[in-house]
Amino acid sequence: STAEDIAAPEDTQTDRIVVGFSQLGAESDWRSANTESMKSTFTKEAGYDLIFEDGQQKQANQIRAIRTFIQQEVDYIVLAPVTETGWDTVLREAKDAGIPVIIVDRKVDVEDDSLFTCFVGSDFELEGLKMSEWLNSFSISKGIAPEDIHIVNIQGNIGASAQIGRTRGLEQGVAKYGWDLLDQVSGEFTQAKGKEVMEAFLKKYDNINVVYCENDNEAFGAMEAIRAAGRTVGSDLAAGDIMILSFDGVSTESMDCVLKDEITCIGECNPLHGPRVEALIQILEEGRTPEKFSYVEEGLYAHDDTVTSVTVDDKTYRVQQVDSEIR
Ligand code: GYE
Repeated sequence: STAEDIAAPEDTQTDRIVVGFSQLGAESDWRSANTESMKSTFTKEAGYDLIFEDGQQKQANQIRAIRTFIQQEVDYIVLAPVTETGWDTVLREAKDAGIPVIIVDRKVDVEDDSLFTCFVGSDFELEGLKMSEWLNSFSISKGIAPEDIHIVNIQGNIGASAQIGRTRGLEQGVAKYGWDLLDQVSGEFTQAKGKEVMEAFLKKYDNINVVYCENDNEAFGAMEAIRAAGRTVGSDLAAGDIMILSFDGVSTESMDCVLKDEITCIGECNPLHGPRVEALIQILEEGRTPEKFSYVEEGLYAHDDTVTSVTVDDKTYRVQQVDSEIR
């Protein structure tokens, strides 16, 4: 769309705060929940005019949206960036225009951190490290040797923080514990692509027993592929199951999968950033300086209570068993 297509907020006479939000896309359940959280937070009743732009997974669209927000002289720009790199120029333009930029969910990798005001989101590498510690504790409890863990990794969109961090967390587990990492291919955070990638993996390797998916939608796709190949999903590796691990845990559907051991463990990733971004804006409205980086506290959801906590860098995180109570 061009600048003309995007309507200026109708009632500029009010003292509502104008927020331009460049969302990266609509690829997953997590993303839908995140968009909903932003829309339900930045309402007229709460004193905001939200201009929402969906980048449809294209950085060029997001850059165009930010430039339009600058022309519209919004009060704040909120950016959920599709990938980490390539933002220096447009963020410089926003800075020169004096518009604060809040980065949400995924990070930007810029030469000068003063190009954005602050960030709020998850620590994706920590999520991956927690999952690696879970897998290690799980395999010890089941008496499975590290060299008998044969993993395929369905990655997220390459270059997105959530992919970079979760992949690193797995790779560190592989380096530390000596698992057999067979392959890594992007499933683009979608169910369709996750299925396609898993189909290819199953044709190529006959000894896969763990699938490390970088979000739940990929896990749903992987599950379809495993079943279509006549295999079973679950945590009984000795019986020939392929065990699915993933991240997010935002939908009833994904929690149901954990309950049924269709996904054995999910690293929690909280999408409800609307109120967090609003809190940052309120701090800025008061003329104060928020923390540059804020991270959300997260745990893990597991099918059973074999592992009840994991420790990363001396910090312990809760592994919550999914049963009827937390659903
Ligand atoms: O895990 C995935 C989504 O950036 C945390 O993006 C987000 C990730 C989330 O597509 O489902």
